[in-house]
Amino acid sequence: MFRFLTAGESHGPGLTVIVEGIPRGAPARKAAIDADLRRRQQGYGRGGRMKLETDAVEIRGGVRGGLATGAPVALFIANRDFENWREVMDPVHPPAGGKKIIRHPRPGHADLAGALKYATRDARDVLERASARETGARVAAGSLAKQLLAAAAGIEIRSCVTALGGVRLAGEPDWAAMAACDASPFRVTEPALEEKMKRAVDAARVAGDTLGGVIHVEARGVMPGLGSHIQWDQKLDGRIAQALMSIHAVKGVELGDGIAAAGSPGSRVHDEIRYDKKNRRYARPTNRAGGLEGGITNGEPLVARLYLKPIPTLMRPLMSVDFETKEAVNAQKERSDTCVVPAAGVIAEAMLALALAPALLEKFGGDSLASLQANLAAEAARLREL
Ligand code: EPS
Repeated sequence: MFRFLTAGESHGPGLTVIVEGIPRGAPARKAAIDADLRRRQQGYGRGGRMKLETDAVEIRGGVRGGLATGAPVALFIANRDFENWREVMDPVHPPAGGKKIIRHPRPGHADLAGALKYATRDARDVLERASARETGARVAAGSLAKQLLAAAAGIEIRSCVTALGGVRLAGEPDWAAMAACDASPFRVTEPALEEKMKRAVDAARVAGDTLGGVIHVEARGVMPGLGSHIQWDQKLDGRIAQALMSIHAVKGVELGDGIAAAGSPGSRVHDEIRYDKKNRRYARPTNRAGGLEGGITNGEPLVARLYLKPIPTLMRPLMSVDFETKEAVNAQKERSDTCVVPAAGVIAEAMLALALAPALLEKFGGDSLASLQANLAAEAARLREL
């Protein structure tokens, strides 16, 4: 079974992730993980923390010579900032009294809901784990999933930003341009948008405000038949939506043309079916379904959009309440980002890979990469006869 778990706090010693179920012989290259970690740290609108951290993975188990052994893979990413937080975050020694207590919960953050859940008047423990720092661990795990999907099945995942602070791409992003969008500080496929987005982020920063946006994430090379219609929790559309929705600040997930489809007649929503005799495969002239029908992949590109709210730490804060006095106060403000939308695409790629990898292994099994590849080849031959 393919699964992963993360641990670690934003200002603690670091992030840990264990990924289980990677077939023996699958590539697990440190350079590829580090490249994705670096991609997550880029983007216009980040705060001071990203200048401090230079994320790199330490592989602590389950990999030999760049290949998975079949055992759980253990990864660690150190927090450089921990040295500045040792007094408060040391796992062994009790914190210096009264330091870095969070008494003024931020609207939109997990602060208040988490403090109520854990019956505490200090939201520090809550925000340390709720922080999007944790997505570093997901990106590391996701890189392993991406390496597996590519090596076993030629599946490739790309992402880009299609809207930021109200500045929008007209139409759909181009797949080839998505491969190059890391060169853009906003991860857009259309350079003409950059200046407008920069103005929006700069204005928000000056105003002590934050901005959200929209991410497009897409997987190509996905074979038909992943997921299942037979039970609610096996539907791959639901599993992908949960994986993407779990990313910090994501408030909406759309598969294919989901939102527009609700306002259009069926004749303009569903994708007609054709047969491509040359390649002996069923083909669709349109892909409004986003590659999923009945909770099963249909062989078309898998397309999702993520809608991100502006992050909740505002330098010009909204009103809140002091946990102790119950008086009205400004919400907590601290070093943070103005906009994290460009980084969110890299995280979306990771989470899509982490949703697809288990679905691939459920259908095709394989303790080793070679047996997984053999199963995939046999299925491809069967599909050509259908
Ligand atoms: C975050 C606040 C900022 C971000 C952080 C997420 O951290 P700090 O409070 O230390 O300045 O930089 O994101 C990361 C550390 C990261 O690696 O993405 C928050 O409150 O969620």
